[in-house]
Amino acid sequence: MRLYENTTIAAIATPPGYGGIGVIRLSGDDSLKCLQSLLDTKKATELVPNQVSLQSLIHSESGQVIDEALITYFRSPHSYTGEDVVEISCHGSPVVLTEILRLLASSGAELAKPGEFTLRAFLNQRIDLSQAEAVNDLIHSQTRYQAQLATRQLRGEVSKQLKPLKNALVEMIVYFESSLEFVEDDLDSLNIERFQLQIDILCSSVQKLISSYQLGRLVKSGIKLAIVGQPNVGKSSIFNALLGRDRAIVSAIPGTTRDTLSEVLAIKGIPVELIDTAGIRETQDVIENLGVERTQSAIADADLVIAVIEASHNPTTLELTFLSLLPFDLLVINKCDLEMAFDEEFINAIKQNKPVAEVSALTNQGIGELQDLIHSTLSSGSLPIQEGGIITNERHYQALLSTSESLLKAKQDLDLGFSEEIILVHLHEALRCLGIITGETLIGDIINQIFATFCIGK
Ligand SMILES: Nc1nc2c(ncn2[C@@H]2O[C@H](COP(=O)(O)OP(=O)(O)O)[C@@H](O)[C@H]2O)c(=O)[nH]1
Ligand SMILES: [Mg+2]
Repeated sequence: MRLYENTTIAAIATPPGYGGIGVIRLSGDDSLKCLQSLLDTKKATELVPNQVSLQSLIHSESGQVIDEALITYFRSPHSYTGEDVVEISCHGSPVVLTEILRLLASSGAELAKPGEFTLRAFLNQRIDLSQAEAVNDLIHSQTRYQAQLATRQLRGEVSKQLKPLKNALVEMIVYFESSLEFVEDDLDSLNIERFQLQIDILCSSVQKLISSYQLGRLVKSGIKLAIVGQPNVGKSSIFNALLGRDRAIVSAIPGTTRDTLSEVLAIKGIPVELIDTAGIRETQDVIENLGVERTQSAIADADLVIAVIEASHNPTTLELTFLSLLPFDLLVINKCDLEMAFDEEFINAIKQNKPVAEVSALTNQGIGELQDLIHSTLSSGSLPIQEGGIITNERHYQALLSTSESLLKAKQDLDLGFSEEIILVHLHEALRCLGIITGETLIGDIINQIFATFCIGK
């Protein structure tokens, strides 16, 4: 199946709206020819590759100057897509940009589909599939951490980590294939042991990457965190303290927060949608009651629930019942600047074996520790990102699971004394699964699906 025709494509590469600069990108054999239709006296073929030149863009129909633009020409194969590429940086006016695009289209360029430039880069082997996906991740990253991970993947980190695994697999496959061809005897026990060991080493490397997805998934997609508790325990104050600014209204009047309020922040690189809720209590107030209902659905929706109690007053029976019914993940004892009104035994009884943080939202005491606790509860002790490769992509994760499965089967069948042919089936399958990640083994439909999530012009 052909994934693209040999056409020249064009698109506005900058976001819609007004801006200082707007960029139009062309890629394909006829890029210079299409550009020529906008130039007056300058010959497009005389443009020096990788150099910027200032040119007037002329309306081919009216002969009027549309804009002054900086033109950069990248000659194939030394370009983003591997084809001839022209980038036109003009003023960021939607009118100017659409007019230029229209004129380019009328001189033969086709309008690019989402992600088509990067798709071409992949098909022309400028980048592998995991790098192409990283381009999209980088563009859509919301936290610095996400951007950092995407940049590392874009620089080929995932591919680099898979390379020794693939080499080891290929080495084994070559051995088994050649033993099929040339050796009459079965595998001797010494060799079986050697291969079992090699497969074990491979399995543990694959497993390491698989486990990194627990944190990688969170960093990629973020989580919802709801702060819940009785009125006046300091939920809104904790919300503000975590956020680092006064977003929610804080007051001594119970029932102040009527509606759920949410803000996005990054806690150690994980994007967290923080939700402040109305305190849960029986009330006659219709609006407050609606707030309480919303709190209940926020709890149901949240990936992590923080229950807040206050240190300064004795818990009522109602509060105890409330806590025993609440499905929380972390207990926060707030107002620790005041005197503690209950003892450890009481806390042990209510904390349901969940981690506890003692904070004062008023003085900020313990807020850093609370962030650490949120992070460690979420990542269940996964390694920090700096300490090794991390998988953030569900597709890569699934492919690694299948790789691991095939490796285990190979090992099992080796143990059971099966023939080389059978072992080879599993080893080939493991190699094929690893190839899915970098795109060496993948069918066209899936590739199209991946690039359809890109923006136009990338
Ligand atoms: N002393 C002290 N007062 C606090 C602390 N956190 C909140 N408060 C006070 O407790 C009252 C209720 O706070 P608020 O955040 O509105 O509670 P919410 O109803 O649970 O959202 C306000 O008067 C806050 O100033 C704290 O850590 N120490
Ligand atoms: Mg509140």
